[in-house]
Amino acid sequence: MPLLAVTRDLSPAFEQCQLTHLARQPIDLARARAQHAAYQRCLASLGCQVERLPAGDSLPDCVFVEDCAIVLDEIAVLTRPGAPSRRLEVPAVEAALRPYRPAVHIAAPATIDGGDVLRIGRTLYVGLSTRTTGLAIEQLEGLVGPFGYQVVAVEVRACLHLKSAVTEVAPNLLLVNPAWTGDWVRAFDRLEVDPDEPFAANALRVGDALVYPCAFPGTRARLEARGLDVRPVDVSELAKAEGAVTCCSLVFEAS
Ligand code: CIR
Repeated sequence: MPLLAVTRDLSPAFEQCQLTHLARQPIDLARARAQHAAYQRCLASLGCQVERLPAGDSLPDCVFVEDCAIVLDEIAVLTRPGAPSRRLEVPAVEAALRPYRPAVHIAAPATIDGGDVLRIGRTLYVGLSTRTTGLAIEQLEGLVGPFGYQVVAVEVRACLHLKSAVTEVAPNLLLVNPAWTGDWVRAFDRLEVDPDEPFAANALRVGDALVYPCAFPGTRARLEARGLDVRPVDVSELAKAEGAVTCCSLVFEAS
């Protein structure tokens, strides 16, 4: 079955992105665009058909499509992002997903960012971050429960999203920053980030490969020592906007 990667071009307003844990620094837009294009090429080299949605001129964070939807095998849950400036990003992502999945929605006043949702098998771990509310988690349970998914709310410490702190890098193997995750991760086989690389827990798994920032050589060495196939990408300009590799695409089987 073909893998589709939905991506969205960088907004000319990218420098006005939301920032929560990072200080604002100048962003080289041309360089950010080149890095994003290389990221898209990396996805294509892994067999994805890459769809590029046009940027929203007044949507600074629109490149981070992951936050707008939770794509499951059966449905796409369109989110209501926690940052009000990001809510207008959702309709274009919804239009891109509609040919592939029935669309359902998280309703106001609940808020949730896709970056807080980590799917492991039939369980969705959802981070209670500054962007995601308990009400949204309850709504999500109601939407996905009928398809046999369990939803588990977990804490998020000192970082933007759950997937800043933990991602799945192979079946049931988690890459974690233990300072930012709760005890629930102990139920899994785990690989810890290099202590000098706190932002290194976000890896994007495509098939058996990992799209992974080249900024974290220490953690990369740990991944490779476990036999994982790491495909480094330079996303340094996107990182200045508090983005990482999972947030720039929605990858799913285009059934
Ligand atoms: C934001 O604060 O919403 C954006 N500047 C960064 C979003 C990154 N998204 C993600 O990690 N899923």
